[in-house]
Amino acid sequence: MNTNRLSPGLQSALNSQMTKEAHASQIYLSYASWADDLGYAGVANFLFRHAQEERNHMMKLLEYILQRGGKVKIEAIPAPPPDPTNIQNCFEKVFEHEVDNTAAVYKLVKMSFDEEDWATWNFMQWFVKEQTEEETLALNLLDKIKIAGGAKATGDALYTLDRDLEKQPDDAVLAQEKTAEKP
Ligand code: OFO
Repeated sequence: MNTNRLSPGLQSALNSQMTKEAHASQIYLSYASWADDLGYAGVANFLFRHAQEERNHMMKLLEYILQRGGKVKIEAIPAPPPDPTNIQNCFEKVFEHEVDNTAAVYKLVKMSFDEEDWATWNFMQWFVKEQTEEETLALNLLDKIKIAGGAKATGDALYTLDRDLEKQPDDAVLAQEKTAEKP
């Protein structure tokens, strides 16, 4: 009797996404270490927290595959890309990474839709919302560095930005959560 409720294609795609989230966690860990080494403790703290979020995403996928009677395959995690060249470049790389992950999430949504696997389609909606949040968070970072002077930001501006990020929440507020009272 087959108790695996995932098709072979979806099982393999969900496993790949799980590794992709683990890779994302490694990327944030490496950028956080880079930032800390340069003395940007606030940026580092923000990125370290985010590395943990990505690991949680990995676990969420792992648990889902198991719940559906599927087979989890733990694979090698690719090395993170080279260190950023400056804080602006770091935030650009974060944004590009999030957009790339969104594309992978959308592929899974499409696959589950095409297969009429509504359980997986429904499960993936959480990731769609999460990616919108993470892209927003990354765009906010880019806005902040732009205001601080972009690649030419001075020591003072970078210091303030760094202090600011220490307190930055892990999640961005999405448009659908805004109200007239709380714009
Ligand atoms: Fe897992 O959300 Fe970012 O990459």
